[in-house]
Amino acid sequence: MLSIIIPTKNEALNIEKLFRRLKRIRKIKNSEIILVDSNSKDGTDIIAKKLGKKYKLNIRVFNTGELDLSNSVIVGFKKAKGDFICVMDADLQHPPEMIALMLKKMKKENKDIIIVSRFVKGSKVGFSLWRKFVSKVFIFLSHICVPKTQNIRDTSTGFFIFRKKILKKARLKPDGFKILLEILAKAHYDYDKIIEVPFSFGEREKEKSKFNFKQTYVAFKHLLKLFRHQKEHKRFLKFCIIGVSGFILNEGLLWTLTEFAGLFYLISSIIAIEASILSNFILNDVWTFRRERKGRLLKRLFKFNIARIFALLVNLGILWILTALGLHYLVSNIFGIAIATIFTYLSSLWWVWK
Ligand SMILES: Nc1nc2c(ncn2[C@@H]2O[C@H](COP(=O)(O)OP(=O)(O)O)[C@@H](O)[C@H]2O)c(=O)[nH]1
Ligand SMILES: [Mg+2]
Repeated sequence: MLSIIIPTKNEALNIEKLFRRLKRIRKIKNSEIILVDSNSKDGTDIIAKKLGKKYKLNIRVFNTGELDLSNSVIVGFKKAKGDFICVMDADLQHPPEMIALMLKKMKKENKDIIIVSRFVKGSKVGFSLWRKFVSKVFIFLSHICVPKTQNIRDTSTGFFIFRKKILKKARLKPDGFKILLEILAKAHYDYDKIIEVPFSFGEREKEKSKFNFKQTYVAFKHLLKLFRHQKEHKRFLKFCIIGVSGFILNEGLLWTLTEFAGLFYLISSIIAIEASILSNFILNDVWTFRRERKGRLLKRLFKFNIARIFALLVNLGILWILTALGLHYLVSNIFGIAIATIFTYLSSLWWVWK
């Protein structure tokens, strides 16, 4: 059975058209609709019940009180009888006709999650530049906070389908709108069994989007919560500690080689830099990214070296630009180091230990 979960808040004007389109999907033999409404003021839940009868849909309507979108959807998960669950919006931005195709694909290709993605080849999005920007920043940050999502182009779409069994033992505690990322972070699925499919993300026909500034704030707070939940803050801390150890080694070697081995200080520096890169690499390999070690060690070392050299250029560039803008060069250097550290961290996460 397929359970289609639709969260609603003040969508009275959209329900009839949505139901008519859902009714037309005949290919799904065994399905139910669960509408989870948060205290709509326009009677969405009452209208949905009435229209459900009119169109003879297998539908249950729940009022989730003051719960937000994602927590209402979780109420839906608990009520769902299906082995497959589809989540979609009520405002017709998500074409219901895709559900049957996705279900078929899911069974045929034995997938765990199918994401209806706004940002893969073939997708068309009809929303404002601002919304696109917010979504892109959110997705970029989700790849840092939940690194296992780094190959997923759209971690924040509201349209997806999955096998209910992946939620077994998952303790979902989302805030706001981004229920998909919460599932991607906490559910037990096979990573190779996720695919993204393109679609045409239509414009809202009636009513207004409820994704406002407050929801944007909540979404980013949710990201931070996941960052901690996934223990990524600890990973970053480890990376920084190793960075400091590399700095101490670099200074120590530069001093020793120049003062005691009699080398020219620039030659000492080249040796010191490479030694600190090597030491940083080994420590990160056995500590920070020990679970991500894959493939040949030398290949990782080579990549890490390249990343470090680029980071050095980033550091120098920022030092140069900020100093030219009038900042004291020592202060500029702090910014240079900070940004170069983030650069190395991200290239480590997304490239060296991918
Ligand atoms: N249950 C519930 N549904 C909500 C809430 N906020 C929005 N929705 C529904 O979630 C879906 C997506 O919301 P929408 O305003 O279209 O957001 P957008 O598509 O991200 O601009 C729509 O079906 C809304 O009615 C809420 O607080 N509770
Ligand atoms: Mg919408």
